[in-house]
Amino acid sequence: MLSKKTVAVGLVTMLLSATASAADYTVAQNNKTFKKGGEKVENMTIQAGDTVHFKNEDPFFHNIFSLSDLKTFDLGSYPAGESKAVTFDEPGEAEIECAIHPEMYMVIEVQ
Ligand SMILES: [Cu+2]
Repeated sequence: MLSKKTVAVGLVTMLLSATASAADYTVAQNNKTFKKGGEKVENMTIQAGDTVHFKNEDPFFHNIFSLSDLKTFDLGSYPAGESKAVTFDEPGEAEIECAIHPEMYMVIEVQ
């Protein structure tokens, strides 16, 4: 049977390795569309602790925000070439929108 200490050490090890493996993703705003790796993205799955960089690749402003229960944020409006990062710490779903272009919409599922 495992001792409490062994379980505690195991949990800490798991937490540390989860932190160490946190990934970074870039979602571009390009032609009023969310794109990942040059392709339109409507749904993407990440792991808790991962960070998404929202990069404006259009010659005009975007204002990325989310009103989801998982995470509420407003990155403000920012110009071409600028990138803003959001770290998703908890599992769940976040709907991502642009305040300037209502047709822009995507969902990030955090596992
Ligand atoms: Cu926009």
